[in-house]
Amino acid sequence: MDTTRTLLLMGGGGHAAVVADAARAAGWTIAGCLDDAADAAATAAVGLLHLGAIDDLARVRVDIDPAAFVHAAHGDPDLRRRWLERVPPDAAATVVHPTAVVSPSARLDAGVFVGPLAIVNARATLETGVIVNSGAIVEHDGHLGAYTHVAPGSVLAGSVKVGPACLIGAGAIVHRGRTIGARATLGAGADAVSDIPPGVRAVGVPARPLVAATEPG
Ligand code: JB2
Repeated sequence: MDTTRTLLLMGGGGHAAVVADAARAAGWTIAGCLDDAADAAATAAVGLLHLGAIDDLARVRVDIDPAAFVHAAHGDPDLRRRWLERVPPDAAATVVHPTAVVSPSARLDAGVFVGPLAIVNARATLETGVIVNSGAIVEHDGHLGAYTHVAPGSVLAGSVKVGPACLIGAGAIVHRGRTIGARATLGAGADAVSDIPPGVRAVGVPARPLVAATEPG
């Protein structure tokens, strides 16, 4: 195993701290992070050296190690996409915690994160920038569209299809073969027995679309 790989994180908050732990456990050397809002003290609080702003990516990468890998570590899918688009394709790191179980027949694209104790089972496909967070399960033949986040402890049964930029909330369940449309949100603990259309926020058991209160006319 190559234990000399250097990793630079984009983002210096809670998710970056989780990715850093997983990456260290997997043998990466963490150089530090880039973060626009956080200062050195803020990122030091999560154990990360603040190396500059997001715009400093190219310069910092050359300074620390021109061969350094980069991981966009933020919970927001749009920010994660914008950040990852700045990373040279061959430098985008996929980080898998060593306690995760990932099937040899699963496909993980660039910039994916798989957290501690997560399971990604046979023939699952995870597109770029996906997060399968702590203890989540993606069963066989599941498909996760780019930048989707499967939050801790959620379970996607076999052959579930999830569109891009979705959030499957903590502890949610999606039944076998169901489809979650692009940019949909499934609330924490929700039980998706039916398909969830694109853009819809669904909550509860069984999961139903959340209808926003109408403004009084
Ligand atoms: O343009 C920006 C930006 N630039 C840098 N917008 C936002 N919202 N944040 C930006 N940042 C930096 O990302 C902030 O300065 C901060 O240091 C970091 C976000 O940290 P935070 O802990 O708030 O969120 P996170 O994305 O690391 O973690 C979220 O997503 C995870 C998946 C949380 O909801 C976690 O609970 C969750 N596990």
